[in-house]
Amino acid sequence: PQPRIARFERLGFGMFIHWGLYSQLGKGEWIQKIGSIPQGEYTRLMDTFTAEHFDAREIAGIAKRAGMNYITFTTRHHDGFSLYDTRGLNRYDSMHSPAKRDFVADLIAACREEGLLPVLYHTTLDWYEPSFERDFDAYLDYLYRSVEILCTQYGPIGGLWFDGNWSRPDADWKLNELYGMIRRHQPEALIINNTGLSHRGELGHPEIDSVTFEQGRPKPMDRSGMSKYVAAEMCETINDHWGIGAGDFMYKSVPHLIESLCACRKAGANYLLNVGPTAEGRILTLQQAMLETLGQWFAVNGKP
Ligand code: FUL
Repeated sequence: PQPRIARFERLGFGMFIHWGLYSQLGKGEWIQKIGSIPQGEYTRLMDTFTAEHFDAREIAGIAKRAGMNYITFTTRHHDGFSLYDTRGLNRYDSMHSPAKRDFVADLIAACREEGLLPVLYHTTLDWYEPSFERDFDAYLDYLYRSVEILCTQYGPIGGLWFDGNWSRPDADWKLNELYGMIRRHQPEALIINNTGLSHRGELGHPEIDSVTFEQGRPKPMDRSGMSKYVAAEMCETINDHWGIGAGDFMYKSVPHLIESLCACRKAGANYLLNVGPTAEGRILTLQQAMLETLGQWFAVNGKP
């Protein structure tokens, strides 16, 4: 494999973070769709997004102590709200919320301090931008410019993690152009796409460095469809929600998480473990404790 893929594979274990406007509702990141919340009502969540306790250094410290080597952060999820300064592309970003902060900048800086690699999750499916439905070419232009900001304003980044191409499996997403632009600005960045194994045929792309992903329990043994030259990553969430679910106590056990990591490593894949911070930006105490325990277990037994 190429050096950057080999480098990715060595990272082994990462923290996935789902956090955004939806965190205020405590019903996961799909609540706008699932709850059929009208656009006008949902976008008002921006006015109450203060995120007072989002402390990127604290989060990076938690990841580090858990034995993680990278953080994959939802810079923009399907609701279309950006946690970075979109520099006028639209006003639906964290700079225009009462928080008035560029959380991507903070997170990247904190990762650098801790020696973690920042990977930027970015949706390709968008419920906010009208062009997504009405003028797909215009939408692709908006997406391209959005990603270009991430590639040019924050110094070297670990990678981009796209999610949503599955929403239009037959569309021409012009991935060559998008990926080409990323390569030009960030030659070392990984291009990851949550295509799901089922979409690999259509969306599989020679420049994708890492493709695979399965929701729920990782099934590293089901990798028959994968090319051995493609780095793989599997993600799992710590309880039953990606974005915070209030009252979700369906936690995986710590031994389960250790087993997941072992299973992924055995299959040559990375393990990306998700946490969903509160609207204020805090990782819940219980989740922190679990991560802490993982770190202690690795300190004694070694990390797979
Ligand atoms: C899926 C998304 O639709 C979910 O909201 C979540 O981000 C998960 C990790 O990937 O494709």
